[in-house]
Amino acid sequence: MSVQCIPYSSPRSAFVEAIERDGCVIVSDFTNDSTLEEARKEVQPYLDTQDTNSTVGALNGGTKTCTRLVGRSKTVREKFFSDPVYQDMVRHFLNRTTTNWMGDDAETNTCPPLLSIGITMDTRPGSAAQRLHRDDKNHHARHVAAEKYAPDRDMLFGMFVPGCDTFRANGATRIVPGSHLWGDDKPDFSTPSGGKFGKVVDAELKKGEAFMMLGSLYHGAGEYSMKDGNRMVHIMFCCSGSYRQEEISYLSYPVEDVKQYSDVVQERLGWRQSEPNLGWVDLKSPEFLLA
Ligand SMILES: O=C(O)CCC(=O)C(=O)O
Ligand SMILES: [Fe+2]
Repeated sequence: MSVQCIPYSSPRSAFVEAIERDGCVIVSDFTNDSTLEEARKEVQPYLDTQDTNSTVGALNGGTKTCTRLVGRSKTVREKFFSDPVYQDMVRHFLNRTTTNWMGDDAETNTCPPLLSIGITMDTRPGSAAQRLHRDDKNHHARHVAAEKYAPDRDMLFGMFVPGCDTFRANGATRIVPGSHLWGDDKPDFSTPSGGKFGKVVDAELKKGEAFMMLGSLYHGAGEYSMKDGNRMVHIMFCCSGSYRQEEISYLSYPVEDVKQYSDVVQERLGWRQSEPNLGWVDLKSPEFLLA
């Protein structure tokens, strides 16, 4: 199975069909060199403050990051994250519409998606391959094996916008097309002719393309095997908006007050990261802000 590359101007249905079939799609003509250069300039100061040894979160060492990306890069925010094709896919796969009974009245409402993470990952020499994983593991999403895609199956939808061509030697993301339809048993990436990783393909991208995928797709950064250079990727994921608290505790309870609360209350208000990698600030459990 391979991944389809679809021109930006194609009808939305072409993207939906590709994503439902493969779990992902490459969008060609998504952006251009000058826009990528603007984005690079905006994140570079943040990357420059970092060492490359971090192993927090999903990091394997050899990777610099710019967290809080949607706030820090106007270009990522307005050109990539706000892109109409990306946002239409986000709405298509993550909107939750339900009809509920209020006494005798049927009320139908749609809950729009939310940004879950925006981060630039700048991978450099010394970065090992990530283990193949599903990003929705962070949300403890569960999956029933299926032949065909069904609405509301996913709660996470992401886009990767590389700042350079990506290929095997600079750690192009390894993906397993079709794995979004797998269940939660131990994954089998093998094929009779291709060996243990026969179902895994490199999502090699040209500068200017974008890669979109469902949160249930098995994938992982490849090994950065070159001696120099870097692979910059702007990554953004939205989750279904129903994955949030009813009362926004972070805006309702001032940090100075939360510092006085007991551990259990701090945890219920969301001030402790859960594993794996859910609810952090700058890749660290937010308790450091309460110190
Ligand atoms: O850098 C990449 O290509 C993928 C990164 C990734 O999958 C992750 O950090 O969860
Ligand atoms: Fe991932």
